[in-house]
Amino acid sequence: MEEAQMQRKTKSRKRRCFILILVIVIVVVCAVVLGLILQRTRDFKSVFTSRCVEYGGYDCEKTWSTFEQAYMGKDPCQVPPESYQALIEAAPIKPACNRMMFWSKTKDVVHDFTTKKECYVTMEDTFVGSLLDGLTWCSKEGSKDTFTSGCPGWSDCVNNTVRSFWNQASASFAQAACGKVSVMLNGSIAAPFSPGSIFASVEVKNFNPAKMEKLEVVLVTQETISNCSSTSLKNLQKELPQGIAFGCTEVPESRIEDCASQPDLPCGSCW
Ligand code: N1C
Repeated sequence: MEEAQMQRKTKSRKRRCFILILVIVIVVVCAVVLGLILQRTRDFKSVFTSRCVEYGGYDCEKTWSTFEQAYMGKDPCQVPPESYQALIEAAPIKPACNRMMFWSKTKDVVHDFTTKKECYVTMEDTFVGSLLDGLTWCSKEGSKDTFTSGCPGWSDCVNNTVRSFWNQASASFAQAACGKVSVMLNGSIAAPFSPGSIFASVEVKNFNPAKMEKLEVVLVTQETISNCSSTSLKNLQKELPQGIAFGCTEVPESRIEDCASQPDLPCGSCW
């Protein structure tokens, strides 16, 4: 009798012990997950803020809160480009006539060139472009967090958090384009002017012939799959708003790299 009672007592003690351990494990796991999420939001915010401080001239707390309002708590597939309008309006693009550089499928060559030679201005050199270049961010419906992974991409939905930002920012960069404007396109692919790209679907449509004289294509080649007379380039010429002239030069990538690393050569002589 006593033995049976003892056994029951030990059993129930074991069960209580097990439940306690289980509760502790659940609490620890929850805390770690919550901590990681908060850490991620903080990491993203700190990258954003330090880029903002480095650029200078803007209230970085205010800029963060304007930015955050565009996507925070929203389904990451339902953030239309207009959501970023307040951010873009808070830092209007300063036009740099004859020095604006657009690109498509040539990001690395372009930025290698523009960081070594400071004669062209790309979207990433503007305030908002510099804050978000290379970053991924999104939130979730009802959430107060910023996630930096698992965010939907272009193939998942059109109005995704990141794409919508670049759409809106690029439209305003293109509206500011003036004088002779350059674009680096990729001659090593079949469609350097690709209909789904931001350059084709947003920027070209926002060029303003009242301010913009000419579009000069620098067709960067490694292996020449496309040249200046290819259909893709002809399509670009056709789609340019009336009144904007068109020019195209094929330039080997090695020439651009060489030129970029020779400090004495003026930019104009690179192609
Ligand atoms: O779709 P793309 O190129 O044609 O977009 C490039 C075009 C440039 O002229 C820029 O002014 O649009 C602007 N732009 C950026 O500045 C930019 N920085 C980083 C567009 N996209 C930008 N990104 C990211 O690269 C963004 O995530 C977007 O989806 C890609 C576009 O690259 P792409 O297809 O080579």
